Amino acid sequence: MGLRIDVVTIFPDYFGSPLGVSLIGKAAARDDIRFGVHDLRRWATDVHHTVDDVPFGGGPGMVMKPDVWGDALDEITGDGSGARLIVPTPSGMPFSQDMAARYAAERWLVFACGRYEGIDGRVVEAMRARMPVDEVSIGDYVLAGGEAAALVMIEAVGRLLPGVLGNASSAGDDSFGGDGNPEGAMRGLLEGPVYTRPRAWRDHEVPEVLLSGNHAAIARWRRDMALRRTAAHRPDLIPALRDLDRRDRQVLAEAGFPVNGEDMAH
Ligand code: JD8
Repeated sequence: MGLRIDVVTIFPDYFGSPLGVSLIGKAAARDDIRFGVHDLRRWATDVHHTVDDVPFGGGPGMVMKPDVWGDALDEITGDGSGARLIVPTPSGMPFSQDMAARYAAERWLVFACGRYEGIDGRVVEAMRARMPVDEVSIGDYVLAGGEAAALVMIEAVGRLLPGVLGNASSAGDDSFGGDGNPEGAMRGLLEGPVYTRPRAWRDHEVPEVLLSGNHAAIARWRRDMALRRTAAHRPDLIPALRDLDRRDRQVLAEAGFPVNGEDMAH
């Protein structure tokens, strides 16, 4: 029985095609993932289907009403058994590959997508009495609502489910780990550049080593490129690197990151 994913939102059409195409769409068609998309306004009882109101304590914008959210989540999650509620918010825990892997092992995920200034804080408190609730952020920038964040998390989780990736590529070699395999060669490193035919394009050649058939040299080149790209784009990841061999340290030193000896391979 595949992973169940419910999404609650005032913009159900936001999820129409994204959940119907590509790997996630195929997984849904095979029932590897079972989606439910719910329009929050269904639980707004007034004639205008109002889901927001003015913020207590004043301030800009509007806040989403607890009673509407409470009724919606109560009906969708029942006694909550087996469900994990995920509330996207810019003030949440940072989403990560490890978190994606943990969510891929769950049976039932429910995403509460807020809008306006956010959802009344009592909803999370109330739901925590019945199920685990995670407030999660996908990054340090401000979106207008939780829908895009839910889609990002659904894709990151969906591709880790058995049979979803097929032989396209194995999640085992994901950059940011999260595959539970501490030995992943590229663990903690960004991926280097990739190339395909034609060999020459607009006077740009494919790096010769990739055409050599020398797998050891190719693996070494790819690791060098991953180290350089990580040093350039994510210097914050460098201190966490472990088991660096002499060549790794030389490449990092050239990239401005002289790492000392005790990181030598044992
Ligand atoms: C949920 C409402 C908009 C946020 C006033 C702009 C996640 N990484 C992320 N950035 N932004 C969000 C996010 C934004 C949301 C909601 C997630 C619900 N908004 C609000 C507070 C400031 N407006 C997010 N995950």
